[in-house]
Amino acid sequence: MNKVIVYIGLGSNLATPEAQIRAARQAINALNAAQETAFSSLYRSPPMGPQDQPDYVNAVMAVETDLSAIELLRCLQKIELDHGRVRKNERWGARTLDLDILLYGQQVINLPDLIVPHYGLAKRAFVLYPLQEIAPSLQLPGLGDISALVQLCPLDGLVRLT
Ligand code: 5RW
Ligand code: CA
Ligand code: CA
Repeated sequence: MNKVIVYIGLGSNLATPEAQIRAARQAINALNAAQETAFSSLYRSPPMGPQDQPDYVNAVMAVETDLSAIELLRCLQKIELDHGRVRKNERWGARTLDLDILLYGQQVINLPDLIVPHYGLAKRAFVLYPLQEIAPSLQLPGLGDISALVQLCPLDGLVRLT
């Protein structure tokens, strides 16, 4: 067993987003090869990208796994589809569930289907703030430490939900 800690970003802006995030958390925990080690608060924020869509709810979770990054990606993509994700033509449009591998241990991955650290991670409040909540001393490969990134990142309307 080659265990690695992975950070997964969860997002939804359709079909009761809070319920989508909770269901995704359960589905990830139901994977035999993955155990949750931390889960952030839920956060609400206005959409980045096209503005004519509902606000998002986001969270970040840490998982210990012995799946490879690609194996985990395939599992997360199946969960997205199981939870009603539909591919639309509009880029960055609304979605019931979006699961992103943000970090895979300290590895840098550049595969056709998978870029880690995740694209835009260093600039998105809805990823950085929940990530800092569960991993306040985290180092991001090639990007420095989480607290420095958060200090440079405006909230952009991000609100932590109670
Ligand atoms: C596109 C993310 C451009 C950041 C995308 C960009 C979101 C979101 C998307 C999410 C919020 C991908 N996913 N907005 N927009 N939360 N608030 O999870 F700069 S689409
Ligand atoms: Ca499990
Ligand atoms: Ca995604």
